[in-house]
Amino acid sequence: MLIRSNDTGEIRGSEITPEAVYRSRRGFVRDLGLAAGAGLLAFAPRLPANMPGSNLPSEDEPLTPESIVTGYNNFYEFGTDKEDPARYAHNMTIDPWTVEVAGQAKKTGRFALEDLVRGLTEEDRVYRFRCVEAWSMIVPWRGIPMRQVLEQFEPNGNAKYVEFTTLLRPSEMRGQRSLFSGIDWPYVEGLRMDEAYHPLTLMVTGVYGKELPNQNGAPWRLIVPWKYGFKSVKSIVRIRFTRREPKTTWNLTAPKEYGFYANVNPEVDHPRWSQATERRLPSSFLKPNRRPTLPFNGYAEQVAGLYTGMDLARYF
Ligand SMILES: Nc1nc2c(c(=O)[nH]1)N[C@H]1C(S)=C(S)[C@@H](COP(=O)(O)O)O[C@H]1N2
Ligand SMILES: [Mo]
Repeated sequence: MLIRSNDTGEIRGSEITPEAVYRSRRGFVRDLGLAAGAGLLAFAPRLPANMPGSNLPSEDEPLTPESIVTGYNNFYEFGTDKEDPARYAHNMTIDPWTVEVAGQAKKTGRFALEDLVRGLTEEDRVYRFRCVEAWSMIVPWRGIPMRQVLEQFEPNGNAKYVEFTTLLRPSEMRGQRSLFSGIDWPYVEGLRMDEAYHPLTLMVTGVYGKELPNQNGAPWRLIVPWKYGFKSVKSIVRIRFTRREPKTTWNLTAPKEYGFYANVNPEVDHPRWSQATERRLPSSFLKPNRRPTLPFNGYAEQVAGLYTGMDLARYF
């Protein structure tokens, strides 16, 4: 399916960016797709510094090449190797795409994705993205602020959390047929409502100026840039508003290693490795491109307030 961006230049939820800047940024990302294709991505892009909390690349943090963003993936539904998603995700049918909305909200039921994005405005955002496996990327996403998506359903006062579920379709997802994944499918994730409503939280529909490739979670996936990558659940078919903290796949699979919050934190190590540094891709043996990991992945100024008074070593 095609999610066309609303080209009126209207910006909702993030009136911080002037229209002209927004328009030129869209042009920039479109051009960037072409430049990357032509192998011209040697420059460090400079984007307006007033983009809503996007923490922009500098000379020090150029965009990660598109070939890595779309070729080195975690999407266990298609296998556990980083190359498996790019190899096998084309088998997933993404049109038509239905989303079930359930739980503590006024408007629930089954919706065609087109109906859920109609009238909403996509935005281009460049975000740091960090996997719990200690590699990281700088990625130009396109998406709709999550808050705009969720508010349509009119969640009620009991909605304290929101749960997201990935497609369950073993006939098209070879990893779901594997007996060795150790995962109880479908993949589920969740956020507190205030996290879901934070302006940095995106329902992503595109990357590098193009529609989202299947291996990155087409037709839409979550991106929460201050959390480890596993929170950013792909190919979402169900949204459920809940009173209680939802179960999440990696916490169920290895509770000592993966918590509900999963905020990027250089001071809380994974039980089997340090989280103090990260390998920025592209990285190689000769050029490891290792750098210190930043609290909340560099977004502390925008999001630390969500966790005031919480012991982040306990709520990891
Ligand atoms: N459904 C689903 N979503 C998922 C995963 C997965 O295996 N299945 N892996 C997560 C992990 S661990 C990471 S790091 C990111 C990777 O996103 P990317 O491949 O677009 O970089 O997707 C997350 N979302
Ligand atoms: Mo990850």
